[in-house]
Amino acid sequence: MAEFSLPHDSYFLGFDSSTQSLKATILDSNLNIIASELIHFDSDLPRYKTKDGVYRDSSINGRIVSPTLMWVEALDLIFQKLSKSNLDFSKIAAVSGSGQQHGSVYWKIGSSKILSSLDHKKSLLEQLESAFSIKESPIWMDCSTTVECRAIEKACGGALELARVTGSRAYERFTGSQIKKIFDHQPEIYNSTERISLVSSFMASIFIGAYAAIDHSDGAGMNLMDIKEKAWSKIVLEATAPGLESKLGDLAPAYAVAGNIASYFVERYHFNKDCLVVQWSGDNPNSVAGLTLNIPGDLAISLGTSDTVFMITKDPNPGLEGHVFPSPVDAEAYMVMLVYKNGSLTREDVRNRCAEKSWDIFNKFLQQTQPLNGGKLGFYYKEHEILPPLPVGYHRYIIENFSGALDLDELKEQEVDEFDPPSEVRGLIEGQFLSMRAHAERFGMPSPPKRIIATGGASANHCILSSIASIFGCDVYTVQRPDSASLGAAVRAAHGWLCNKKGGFIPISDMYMDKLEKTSLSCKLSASSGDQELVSKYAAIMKKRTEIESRLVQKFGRC
Ligand code: ADP
Ligand code: XUL
Repeated sequence: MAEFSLPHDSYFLGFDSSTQSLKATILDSNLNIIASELIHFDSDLPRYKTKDGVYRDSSINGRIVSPTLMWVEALDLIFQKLSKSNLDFSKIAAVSGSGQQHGSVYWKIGSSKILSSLDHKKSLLEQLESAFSIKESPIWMDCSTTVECRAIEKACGGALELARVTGSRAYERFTGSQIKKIFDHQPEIYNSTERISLVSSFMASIFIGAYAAIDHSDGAGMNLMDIKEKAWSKIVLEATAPGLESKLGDLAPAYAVAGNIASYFVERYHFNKDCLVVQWSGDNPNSVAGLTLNIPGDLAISLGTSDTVFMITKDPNPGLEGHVFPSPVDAEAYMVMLVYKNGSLTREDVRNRCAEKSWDIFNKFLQQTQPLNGGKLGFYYKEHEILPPLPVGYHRYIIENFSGALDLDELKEQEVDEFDPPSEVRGLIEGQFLSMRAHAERFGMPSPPKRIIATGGASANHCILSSIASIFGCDVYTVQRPDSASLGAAVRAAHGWLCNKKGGFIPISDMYMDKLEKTSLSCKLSASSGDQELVSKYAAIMKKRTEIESRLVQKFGRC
């Protein structure tokens, strides 16, 4: 297989504008990480008063937003930090990035002019202060659009038909229902908007000094794009808001060049004027690139603010659960994914209540307690959950007369108010990953997977990874650094640079075959020394847990 080489002595810069932070990773032409930087929204930009990077609106049920200008100022700050670290910006051949999926940005009429005439003597914040028709961007954690979701599904022939076309049934956090809500409730704001960007294309727009297209992978997280045609679906656009197509602009493949870097960055930070900006994409699609996920049977688990589980397939079958997005690095492939809103923030909540706010104590409790938790099962929803669709609430059960045997069918469970702290910690971790395994199997993901590749902030925690290995019954690998989204963005910057040089798509595997795998897959955790009996016991308790989950869904319904 041909291997294409990247220009010697050049760098590739990748960002990740995520829920809690903005991260940057810089790779050299051998795809080795040479620098990284991070701006943590809550602590580095306290004037926005966010908690976990977001505002939870107590007056409107389920409304969760982030201040758009905080993301702009984070870009100013990260460049200050990168400048101080003496990074030679002139060596950067291409830049790309990743954005939290689904979040949207509303550019006011006239803002394209502001974008195209940015003055390098001023900060981005100063110049973009009045560029947005909505100051608070709806983000992926929002679940205030149930009414709009049902209306869109109805107008498009039902949830399954919408999933068949767009890759997902209507979800509250997806951008289409968010846009519909704005049009239905604030038509004047909708009408004063000239462009709607995703977080990813919004950041790319700043880098090229013009509105950037939305890429096919992140575009599929809007419930507006036909995933087979890779074009806006007329029927869904009509069901969402009038005149929407011109506000969304074009779609483009993730490996395409969005444009050359804007003169603002050339003059202010001394980028080379030929530096390319490759389309930005969503954080989960970028992780596909960062994790070198291309082997059938491999499953990726991302443990960031959200928990996600995803894999690559050539033959997706979109249904009522989960999502299908075009792969950002393979024009023929798709990624399929399940998403959980109760990821790291819920783990932090249990850590803070039960383990003195310390991951060390949290881990000590995990090590002290036995797998299967003596039959104690927990369901922990600090936020409205996506999968299963359950409202905020914690539910705890003890299986009576539990002996750890495989046959649980006859055994009854009893609901209790609390567990002792160590059991609460194990109940949470086992609960999260038993749920993930059950949904992944139901969704048709491999069981057991050949291997799991873990990423995201919590993948730094080996005690959590070792529970995942036992529950899924396979080896768990991690990447060199837990931020595969910004790493993947830097890899995609290099891939986009090569595709541009060759004048068309080339498989990303031609670029990284032996290079990135080595950079990337650095640690392997075995499934509890091959303890197959434990894996089977987990399968039995998972069945019991799924039964209880179904009853909870019947009783409490969706959020
Ligand atoms: P995002 O990209 O969604 O903003 P990250 O992938 O950066 O999030 O992950 C941040 C989360 O990582 C934090 O909320 C924190 O709870 C979690 N985290 C960091 N270190 C650990 C650890 N040692 N054990 C468990 N979780 C951790
Ligand atoms: C994916 C999703 C989350 C966000 C988090 O559908 O909602 O994983 O991308 O950044």
